[in-house]
Amino acid sequence: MRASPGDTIVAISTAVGPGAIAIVRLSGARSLEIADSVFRGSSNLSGAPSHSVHHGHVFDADGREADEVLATVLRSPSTYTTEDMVEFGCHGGAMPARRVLEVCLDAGARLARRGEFTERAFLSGRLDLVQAEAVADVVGAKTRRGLEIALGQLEGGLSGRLWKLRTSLLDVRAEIEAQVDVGSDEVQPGGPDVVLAAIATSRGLVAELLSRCELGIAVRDGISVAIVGRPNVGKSSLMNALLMRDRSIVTPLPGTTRDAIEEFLHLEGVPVRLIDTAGWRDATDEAEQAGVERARAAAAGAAIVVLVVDASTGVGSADDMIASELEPARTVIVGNKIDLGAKLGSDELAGALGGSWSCAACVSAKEGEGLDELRGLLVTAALGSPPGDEEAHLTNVRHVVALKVVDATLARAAQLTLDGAPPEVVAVEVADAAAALGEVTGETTPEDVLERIFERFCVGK
Ligand SMILES: Nc1nc2c(ncn2[C@@H]2O[C@H](COP(=O)(O)OP(=O)(O)O)[C@@H](O)[C@H]2O)c(=O)[nH]1
Ligand SMILES: [Mg+2]
Repeated sequence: MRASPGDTIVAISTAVGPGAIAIVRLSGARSLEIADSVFRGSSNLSGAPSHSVHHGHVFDADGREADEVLATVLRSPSTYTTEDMVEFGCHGGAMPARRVLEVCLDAGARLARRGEFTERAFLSGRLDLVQAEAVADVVGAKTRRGLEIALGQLEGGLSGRLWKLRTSLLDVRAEIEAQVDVGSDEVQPGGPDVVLAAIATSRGLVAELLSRCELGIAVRDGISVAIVGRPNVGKSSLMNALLMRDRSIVTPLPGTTRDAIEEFLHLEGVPVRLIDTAGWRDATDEAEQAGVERARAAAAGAAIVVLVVDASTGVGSADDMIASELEPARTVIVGNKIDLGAKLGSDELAGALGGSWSCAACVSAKEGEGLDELRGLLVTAALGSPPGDEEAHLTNVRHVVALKVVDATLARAAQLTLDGAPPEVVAVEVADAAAALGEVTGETTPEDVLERIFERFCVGK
């Protein structure tokens, strides 16, 4: 086991660098004893009630002052880790917290590993693994919506649904066991139909969870959007217009953008990596040719591709050629330069390009017209579903993978039941499903996976 619960651990829990305050955090059975051995204030911390704050000074073993602090006493079990904790609020900056940390280490505390405070909260059962992972997502949230989803998970929204699924799997098992127990001279209650119905209920819960994963993952990790099209249609202008600043060089000369240029922005709470690319054409030199190859690679790797065409002139064979390389399901067609008079509306544009394009917008990158509509289209294209209740989204690929295993094993269990397999055989599949679910919540997560999860945290969390 990675954790050594006997130890009292210590770490600086605030970011390093200039700031008003920094916090040094102790957790473990000896927290109060260690804190008292370094702290001098008007009263003894060991005698203080939980959730009380005390002014004083921290001294090292030689009696030299490390810092003036506010000590917060937090008693087990109502603490982050469920253990006794003391937090020293130090002056900010690089040195004060470091000195207090050193003094605590000298007094017998051990330096905490990454994520060890949260790991202790998990090992004590205060948080399940989904909630513990949500802590890292709260800290790492890049947008307001990402934060809301992570907070929902931390507060148990997703865990609640996973527990419901767990209960439902227990029901399946109970139905199967009923089949096993039934002696030959008794009437089988319901028979395989009852088992099939119970499996279907569980699979329904899994499907509901999986249906929300794309949105959740997009909100957490962001999506990449590549802007492609033939030269001079206004790709760089569109990039700048969406960013609302001049990031990409715009000129009337075709072939200006050579390298792919990336920039980060938020679209309705979703972090987006926007990539402006070189215009696709038979390039005039080696550097431009390399740029075109990069543009192709960017389009292949992006979640969403924006194909820009010139709506004032209409589409031609050069546009058709590019369109033929793109997947309609993840492409948004943009007719640009409508300020010059649009030859075609958005539907006509999509029609003119052939293929089954479902998403098209007409804009003027120059005048800013139609950009709001385009932003909306991009979000819908990326998320697939409109943002709804935030608390139960899957945001973690690990969870998605495990739930797909749950679904696959349940599908096998259903097939075996239909095929008339003995209940014992079906039970094995259902046990596998339960084990896969247990890996999500942390009940059966292998040690090395746990280690990797907590290593992603910062020290002091
Ligand atoms: N009138 C008009 N001109 C535009 C618009 N967007 C881009 N342009 C012009 O088209 C030319 C090419 O633009 P640029 O963004 O460099 O195109 P890119 O080669 O596709 O990146 C420049 O002269 C832009 O000023 C637009 O919406 N309206
Ligand atoms: Mg350009």
